[in-house]
Amino acid sequence: MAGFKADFLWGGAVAAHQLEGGWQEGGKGISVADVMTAGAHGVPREITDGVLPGKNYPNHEAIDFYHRYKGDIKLFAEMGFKCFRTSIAWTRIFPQGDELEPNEAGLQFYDDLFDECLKYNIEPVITLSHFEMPYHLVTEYGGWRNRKLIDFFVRFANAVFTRYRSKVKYWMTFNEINNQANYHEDFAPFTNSGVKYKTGEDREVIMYQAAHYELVASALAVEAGHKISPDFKIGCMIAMCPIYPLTCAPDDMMMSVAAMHRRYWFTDVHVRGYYPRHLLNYFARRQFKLDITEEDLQILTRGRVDYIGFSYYMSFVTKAQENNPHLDYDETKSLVKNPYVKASDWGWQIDPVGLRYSLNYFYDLYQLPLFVVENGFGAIDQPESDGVVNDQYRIEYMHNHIREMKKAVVEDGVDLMGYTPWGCIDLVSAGTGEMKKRYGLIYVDKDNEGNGTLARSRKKSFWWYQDVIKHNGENI
Ligand code: P53
Repeated sequence: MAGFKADFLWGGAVAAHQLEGGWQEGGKGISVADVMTAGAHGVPREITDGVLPGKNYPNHEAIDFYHRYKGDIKLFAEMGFKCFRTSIAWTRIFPQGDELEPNEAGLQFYDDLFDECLKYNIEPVITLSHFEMPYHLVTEYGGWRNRKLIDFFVRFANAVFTRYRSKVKYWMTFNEINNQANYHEDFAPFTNSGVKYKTGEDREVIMYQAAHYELVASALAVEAGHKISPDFKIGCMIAMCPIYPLTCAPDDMMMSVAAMHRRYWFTDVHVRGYYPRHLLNYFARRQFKLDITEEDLQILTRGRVDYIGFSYYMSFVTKAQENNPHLDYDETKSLVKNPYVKASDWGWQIDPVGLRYSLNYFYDLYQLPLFVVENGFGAIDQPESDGVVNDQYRIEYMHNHIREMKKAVVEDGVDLMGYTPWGCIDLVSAGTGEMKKRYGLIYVDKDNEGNGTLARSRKKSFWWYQDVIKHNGENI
């Protein structure tokens, strides 16, 4: 029985704002991540009006990868990484977002970073926009609610595609573009789209408008990228939390279908190049007036992605509700607990089989290559007396997920490009801004308050993952 491909991309994943720090170095501008304070489980991060004195902004220093990347990449190489997924901080290249010319110091930083990866034959896998757009685009333009953002993004994409043409082959456009399906909370609209809602606004219609402009921008970037280099593989990036029905009652089943429609139509547009019928009907029923032009629709068909990158951490469950004849989905109210699985300390339901299900779901629908670009276990790690973190729970989580992923490849025939566990080195949590929600195979000495030496050390999972890569997953 065949296993993973010989050139399977084993690696790890991070995002610029969650590890680089250096928030004002090399001419970098302020990003949306720079105005978010630290929160905790159940305590949302505060989005402040600019950078305010006396607040704790964990992304400003993060784990100081900006100055320490050489040592960190050396550790990734020691684990045997074939690839390294990170993002380019848009604010290093276009500090305000609306400049005409890129910032050379920012471009140089990523040249150096990619050279360092290539030195070890580590293939960079690059996200263009991972929760870190220029804050100036929020204050001056209202974020992605404004069509002008399309041009700014495409200029940014063109600049980096051209500059790194010979160094980077694998790209993704917008990280977890579908998080904003949860537009009731402030986090996703702000991190995905730089959207801050005013009281009384119809949040939902603004979300659809912003997402539409992003999808057009993504399609234009894909089209431009393919012209710049025919070797480029440009994917989308979807946060995959499949939504199961609580029971086999037909109404529960249909509610899960409707919920999946609301969370995953983004993939349809990225992959097929057009809006699904159910969504157009929904827009009509809700009488949404959206700025979607004929030209936009043409662009969408031209800029279809080459692969589907997705994150997988957990699955969700929904059930039919009373007085909901149209099966409307509200992510803050429509989800219930899964009685069959356990959850992490942050309430994320642990479901390895859901990864196999997700791989089948995507492959059945689209028949495009898939790439698991995030997966991992956020946990509190405690170094033992010898200083080593014995993170058996993380090993178990990853082992179980890789095993299911392997079944999807070997038994179900899914075309899988690679696997990059999230936060391969401890970094700042996106959702909570905490350091203590750790995912790493490498420990970083820093706590929630910002204390610590920032020293790096190998966790038990480091050696375990090194072995998995060495055997191309055959020992799982
Ligand atoms: P944190 C929600 C649901 C699934 C993935 O998340 C999510 C989120 C947002 O919190 O985000 C992705 O750090 C994201 C990363 C993030 C990672 O998952 O909240 O792409 O930036 O760090 C883990 O525990």
